[in-house]
Amino acid sequence: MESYYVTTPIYYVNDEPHLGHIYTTIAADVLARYQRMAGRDVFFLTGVDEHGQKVQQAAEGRGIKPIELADQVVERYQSLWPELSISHSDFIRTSSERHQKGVQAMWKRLESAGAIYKDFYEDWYCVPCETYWKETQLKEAECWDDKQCPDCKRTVEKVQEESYFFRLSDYQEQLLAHIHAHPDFIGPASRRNEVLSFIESGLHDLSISRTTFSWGVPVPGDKKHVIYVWIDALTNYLSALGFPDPAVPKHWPADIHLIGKDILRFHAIYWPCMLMAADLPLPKRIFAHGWWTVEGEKMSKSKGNALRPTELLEAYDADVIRYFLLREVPFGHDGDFSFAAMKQRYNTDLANDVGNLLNRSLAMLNKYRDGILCEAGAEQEMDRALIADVQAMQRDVAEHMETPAFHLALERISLVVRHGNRYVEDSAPWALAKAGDDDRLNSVLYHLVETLRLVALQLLPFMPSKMRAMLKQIHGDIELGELSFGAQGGWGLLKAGHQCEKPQPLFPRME
Ligand code: ME8
Repeated sequence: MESYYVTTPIYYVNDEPHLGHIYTTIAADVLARYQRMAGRDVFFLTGVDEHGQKVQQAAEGRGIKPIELADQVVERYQSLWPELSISHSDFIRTSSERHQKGVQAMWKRLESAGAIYKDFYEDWYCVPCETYWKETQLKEAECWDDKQCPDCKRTVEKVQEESYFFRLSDYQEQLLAHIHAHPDFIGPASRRNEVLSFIESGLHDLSISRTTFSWGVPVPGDKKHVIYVWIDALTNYLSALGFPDPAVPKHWPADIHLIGKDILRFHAIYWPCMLMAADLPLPKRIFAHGWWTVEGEKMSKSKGNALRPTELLEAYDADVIRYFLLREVPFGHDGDFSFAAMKQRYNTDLANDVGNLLNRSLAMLNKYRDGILCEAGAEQEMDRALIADVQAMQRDVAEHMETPAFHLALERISLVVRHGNRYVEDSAPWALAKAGDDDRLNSVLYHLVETLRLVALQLLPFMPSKMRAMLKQIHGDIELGELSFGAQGGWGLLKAGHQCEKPQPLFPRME
């Protein structure tokens, strides 16, 4: 079976989960579910990033050990994911033994490749952003006079310490060549260009160890140093698979690393260079999605306005949240979350379009045929057009999931739903019933039910519970079990004599 490996970033444990974290994880889950249904052997990884000065300081602030803080937040993530129907294969913690083993093995591979050296550096450090700034960068950003972080405008600290460095600059040309030779390596295209111009402006060697805090993985053979966050964090994608046993584990290289645009540079520059230095295969694709604001404002810890998943789940079903987040904003673009937009989308796409087609079709089937499908009569032009549209939808969605462009996939499915609703109007089953045109009525009802079934199958990765409920109404007594595009994706699976259930509203209109 062909492997498919999808990852989310590992989230910091110094904050509770919010809208941004669930967004990436839901997107990864939809890919994982889709690829499973497409017959791939899926490994879907998420987890948490526990080390670093920020976490150590946050724990100290609360008078607890870093691991205690991490345990609390891990619990929040682990109880949240099932509530959002996240179907991850594994959850990696960077404090785990398997991860530390992987990170130290990575270090040793880099070291024996001659890619690590020891030196001193003097820099300006922003603790909240975990970012080092050079004097020249502060000057460029007009942050030198006030010693401010160019990103968050908080005060930066001067630091000078002994540190190990990774020879990032040695891999500049090799990385450029790789990006040029693999047009799909970084998506979307705008981000790829951003990365290219960053590399072309010249890469500097990277400081990869610290002596100023202790909450991290020790440098092998030098207990004074801990491995600095990015070497530690990025290696999770391999350590979770068992690296270094074997060095190239099953499922590696990843098919796609899904990330937010905030951590693009780390994934599209540092990580591939590390892998090249360690002589390991590079991930196939890195895709950076955009940034959510909430009701027009940037979410921030200081403002305390981060949208928490619990607040969302109190208002909407998990499936509706999943649908909305992936439908509302083109994947890769920034977007604004608002409850008004969510309600609007719910009513138009889900209640009016999908819900309505399901209800009216099953209601008519029950009214005219006691819920039993009858042999379809001679095919007419409008029937052929509907079937062709359903089949084109399946192909188009498969293409959009490669990008991934979830909004386009959902839009494409919506087109078929609207086509279905138009088909009802145009064929007017009520008139056929009145005229006693049994053959034609049987045909129309059959085409509607098959369309609904195949629409639900395409929507299943996005709305797993709602669509299973929809398929249950259609499949009646047929055991649902595992569903796949291969086994269930063909037109005409349901046979004459099959009994559907009575319609149960899935998406009642919200007033
Ligand atoms: O960066 N809009 O962890 P993190 C969209 N530990 N997505 C958002 C978002 C927003 N407003 N806010 C957060 C880290 N995200 C590191 C990663 S990976 C080897 C190490 C999502 O907890 C988005 O996926 O700050 C972003 O990349 C991630 O959360 C950052 O999570």
